[in-house]
Amino acid sequence: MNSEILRRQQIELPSWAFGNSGTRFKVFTQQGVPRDPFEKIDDAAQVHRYTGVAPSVALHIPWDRVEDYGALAAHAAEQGVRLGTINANVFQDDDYRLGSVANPDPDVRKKALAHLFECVDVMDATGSRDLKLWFADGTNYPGQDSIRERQDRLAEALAAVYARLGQDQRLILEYKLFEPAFYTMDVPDWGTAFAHCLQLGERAKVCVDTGHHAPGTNIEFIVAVLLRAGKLGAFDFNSRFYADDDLIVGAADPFQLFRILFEVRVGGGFDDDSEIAFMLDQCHNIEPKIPGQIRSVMNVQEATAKASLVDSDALRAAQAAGDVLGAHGVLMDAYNTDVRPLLADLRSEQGLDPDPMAAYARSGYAERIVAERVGGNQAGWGA
Ligand code: RM4
Ligand code: MN
Repeated sequence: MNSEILRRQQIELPSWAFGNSGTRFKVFTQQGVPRDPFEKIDDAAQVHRYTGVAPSVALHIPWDRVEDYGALAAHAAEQGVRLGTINANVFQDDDYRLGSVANPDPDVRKKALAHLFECVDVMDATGSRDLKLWFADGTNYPGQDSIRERQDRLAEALAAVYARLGQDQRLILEYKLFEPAFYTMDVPDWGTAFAHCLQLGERAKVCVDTGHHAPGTNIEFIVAVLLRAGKLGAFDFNSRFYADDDLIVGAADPFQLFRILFEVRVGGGFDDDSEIAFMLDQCHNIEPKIPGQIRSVMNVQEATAKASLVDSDALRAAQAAGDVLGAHGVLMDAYNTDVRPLLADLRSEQGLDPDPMAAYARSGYAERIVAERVGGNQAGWGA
């Protein structure tokens, strides 16, 4: 067991997981939800406080737009966390009906690009390393627009953003099979994202959002291939049963999460010098948000612990001998190990409560924010 991996592990939380969210049918509000990015940071800091492995918070611009990003970064530091990836948002404006950077109208493209530049300015102010780009761009109907020309427009915008980045900053391109566009998405899959990143250069990498694939897709294969090519930049972890469900990671298929994290281990993604951003991208529509994030972090930790338990020597020997069932058995032995006591010990060793969920529940924080956060506008989609 390589407990170094677990000691080093860092999982980034999405600010939007703490705001109100829902489906396209209803956004349910919850009491005590943050009213601004500062309060989102406060909530994220609680997750770090009880898990010890979630020291950074990703922002979504404009949802987390503030006057003074230095002040937000200072507030995060006071709470024991830091600001992480900046996620651009070019999908919530009427102008983007036919797309943002791939829109047929050059004025709309210009507007979208200006927003992406603004995000780089935010990165400069927050000290963030990564700009994560997800585009809702695409078409709904065959013939609606030129697939080929949309790729050209996209490539042009990506190149402009890439050129604007500092030497220590990265462009992380995320793909998604469908939604909101239903016929073609402009970046539907890892191959398209990979091709654009290859063309851009060294500091352009792919983000694998685990909810963005067709049912049955072998995500660990994609992870292995991207790692081999040095192009895996980040994960957006979540679970899906059907589409982009954004449920708690490891809830739908803990075995898949294990398989993915095992490939990360094999590909060196847990090494000291690894630059992979392990992020959550989730929405807690019906469950309480802070415990939802704590549970998610614990699920990633458990799958990581199991992945690091795999006896690589035994596995390699079995593989070399063509021992199919032996090799499979080595993997399953690790997966079927109950790693919860081990993680509880590790937490105790680090001065944390062995049971983060119970410790948070006992803390009274949930009751306090309900009592204190009265009035104002709760954060949520579009807020
Ligand atoms: C998208 C994508 C992005 C996330 C937004 C909220 O589907 O997953 O990563 O920032 O949703
Ligand atoms: Mn995502």
